[in-house]
Amino acid sequence: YEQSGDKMTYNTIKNVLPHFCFQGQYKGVSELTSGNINSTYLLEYQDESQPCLYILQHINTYVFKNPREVISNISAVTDHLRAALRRNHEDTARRVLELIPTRGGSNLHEDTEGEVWRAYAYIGNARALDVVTSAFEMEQVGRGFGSFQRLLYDFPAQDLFCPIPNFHHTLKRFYAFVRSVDEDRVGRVKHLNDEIEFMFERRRMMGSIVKMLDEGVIPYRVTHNDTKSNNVMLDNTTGEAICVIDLDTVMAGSSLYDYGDAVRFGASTAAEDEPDISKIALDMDKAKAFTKGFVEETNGFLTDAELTNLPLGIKVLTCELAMRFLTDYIDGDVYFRVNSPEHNLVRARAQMALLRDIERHEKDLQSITERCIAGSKSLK
Ligand code: GN1
Ligand code: MG
Repeated sequence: YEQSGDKMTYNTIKNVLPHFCFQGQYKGVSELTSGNINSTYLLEYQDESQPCLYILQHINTYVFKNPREVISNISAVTDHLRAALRRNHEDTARRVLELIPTRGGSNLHEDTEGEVWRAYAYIGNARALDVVTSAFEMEQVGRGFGSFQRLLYDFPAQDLFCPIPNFHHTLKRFYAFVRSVDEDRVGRVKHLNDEIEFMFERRRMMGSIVKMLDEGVIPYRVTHNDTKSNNVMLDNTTGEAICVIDLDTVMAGSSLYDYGDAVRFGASTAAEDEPDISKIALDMDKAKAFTKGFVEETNGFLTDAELTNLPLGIKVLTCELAMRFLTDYIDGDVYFRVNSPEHNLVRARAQMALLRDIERHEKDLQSITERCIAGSKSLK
């Protein structure tokens, strides 16, 4: 990160800094740009003996209409995680996100323009992976999200606010997509025949997890709902998963969402916005490694119906995100941050290419899952 170099970045945040209980003397800021929704800044402070690092985030209130509810979820969930680790006699340092309060004793600061900010202690000697480069890393990502679900197993899901209604209600997302196509607000629909047909062909598949939840075939659980590999911190020394971050979308959901979204992202051979679709495939070794880590950590509490349907999660979440990117492209880029006018279309096409490869590997994914389930049962 840069030392105080970026004047524009500093100007964006300088009036916010005094409101939080940061320790020491302000030294510098740099923006971290891997998220698609909020803006994230790394702050460096220095007290007499040591540097103190913090994460400052500007919450996107177009996406999160009730930031107070988001922060209240995060505070409840991190308290629960901390207590659960203590009960297991595990160290809590660097293992749970730690909110930094404002001087007024709140977990968020609203500035004079109505913009909302929050801060966390920075987790040192650890990294979050935008790209997963090995099966070992991918297994650790699986352990991170698996143990997150395990530690929240007994958290009452009904106590959480729903930060984004119907976030993974893929069928309602399909209806919203159809509405956007109908409205065609910015005149982009005429070039999208293939993409639209692609979504229509998969509408039944997209509704299948919601249907199982509705019918009680699989249970609601406290889930993370945004399980990209860069939302787990891995320790730099041991390589092990230590802490799950980005808890904005924690709410009641299905374990299939967390499993599926993680494999979709971490086991892809290319970035989410790779324009050359010939580079995009599902890396089966990484899919297997994630499955092993996730299934072993959730050993004993996921039901047989959840376990056997894990591969469906990969398909549904990949198709859902393809459709979300496409919807946002049709709507004129109102939701995701974009760095070019075609960015959302490129992303949608990349997820479609990934889904085609996932569909080709369905049988293999099913047998990988079965082997991991059998393997983890033998560990009991
Ligand atoms: C957004 O902000 P970020 O990058 O963690 C999005 C996820 C998408 C993801 C795709 C609240 O997550 O749902 O899967 O982009 N978060 C929200 O990269 O919509
Ligand atoms: Mg994130």
